Amino acid sequence: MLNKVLIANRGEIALRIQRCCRELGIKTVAVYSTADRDLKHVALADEAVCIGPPPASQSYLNMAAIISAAEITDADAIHPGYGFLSENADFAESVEKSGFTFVGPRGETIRLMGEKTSAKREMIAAGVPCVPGLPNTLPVQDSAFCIKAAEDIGYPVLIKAAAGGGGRGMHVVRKPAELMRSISLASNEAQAAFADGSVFLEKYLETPRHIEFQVLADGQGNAIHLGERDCSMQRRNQKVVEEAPAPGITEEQRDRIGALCVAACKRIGYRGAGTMEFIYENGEFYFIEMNTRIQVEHGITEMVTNTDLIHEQLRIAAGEKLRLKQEDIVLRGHAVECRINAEDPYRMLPSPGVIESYHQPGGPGIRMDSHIYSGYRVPPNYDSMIGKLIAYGPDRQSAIARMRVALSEMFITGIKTNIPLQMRIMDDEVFNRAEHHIHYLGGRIERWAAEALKR
Ligand code: MV4
Repeated sequence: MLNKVLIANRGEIALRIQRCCRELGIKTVAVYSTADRDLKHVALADEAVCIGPPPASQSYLNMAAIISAAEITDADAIHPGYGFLSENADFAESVEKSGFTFVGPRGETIRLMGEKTSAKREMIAAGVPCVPGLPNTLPVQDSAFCIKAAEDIGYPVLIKAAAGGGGRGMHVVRKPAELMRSISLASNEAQAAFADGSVFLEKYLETPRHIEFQVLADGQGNAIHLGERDCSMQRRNQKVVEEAPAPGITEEQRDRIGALCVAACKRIGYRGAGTMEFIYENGEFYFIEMNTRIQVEHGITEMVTNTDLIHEQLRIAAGEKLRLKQEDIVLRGHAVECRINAEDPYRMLPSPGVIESYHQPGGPGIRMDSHIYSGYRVPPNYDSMIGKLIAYGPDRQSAIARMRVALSEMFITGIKTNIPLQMRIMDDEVFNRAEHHIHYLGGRIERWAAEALKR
């Protein structure tokens, strides 16, 4: 097993990783920016190294500083968490080249899945259902080719950046007359954002749900899936509420799609924890992309499968074979996660500042993954998420009922939070009937804001 792990991240996920290491007797190295001296996991770490000033580009994205910190503390491995460098193939490669274990897939795998058309080609080869379209980048200068490709797919079509992901650089085209202008727009945006103007075409699904499968693989030929999560309650590609299992998905669907995800992992020699994202419409799954990292919402999968995904990540990184077998994965109950953000609830604007007092909810089935404490100062430099509240119950309604009570117990003063919005979602008829899709919240938030301001 690993002896000392450098946690190249901050906030709740850094604490989550550290908790697991400490349970396993693994020493931890914290790296922090000058804005994060007071983070909880920094105080609890065996060693802590300041890697730079607040801007992420000069700290949590500073590869050389992070690898140097691993060198001076003699760490065995680097865990990237999510965001920051977690899906940066060059970082994964330089970590391994510097003699440290990267807790995640090999760099080449991250690169393969990071290029959305090569990811899609791999999935098609493994029999994973994908969104109809051309799994190759478009010759943007060849209008005849592009026009024909769009005709074959059928409007509306969606132009996506091959180096993109997470919804950045997508353009919907509803009429042939708009196609070529949109393609050059999308390509220029992709060039500016990702230094790669390659784009590709897919059939645009208007109101899908977002369902993702959790996978674990040891890079030695063993892989399993741990069921799915529904992440449809989101706004501007920011997830707000996630749940496991996905409402209405049958065991047959879960086993069929899960098995295909496992086959795809084996085919690409995947190593570590990963998530395969699908959009779901009219009873059909369509693969859109693979995330080669642990995700924010991993905890709800842990609750319904009674597993510890960070623990499994560390064992795999230590070179152990996957100890979980597919038959060990039995789903039980239902888990709902509400992301808690330091933000103005309806304007979704960040609200950093000092948390005067904080009281954490509790009771059966309540898990709060958060690094905050009374007196903690939420810095303005990073993502506004300050924790995830998870409510677990034997079924969806009991999980939602527990979530309502936990949200009403949550006591955070000194900053604004999105707790009122989360309470509103838990009370929403459409959410309770699980009839929402990925655009639902975006279409409701103005109305809910107006209602809230009237009160
Ligand atoms: C799509 C789509 C509709 N049709 N692809 C957004 C981010 C990235 N995961 C891919 N995304 C989408 N791809 C086709 N062909 C709609 C989205 C999408 C979305 C997907 C999942 C979760 C939230 C989303 C929000 C907006 C758009």
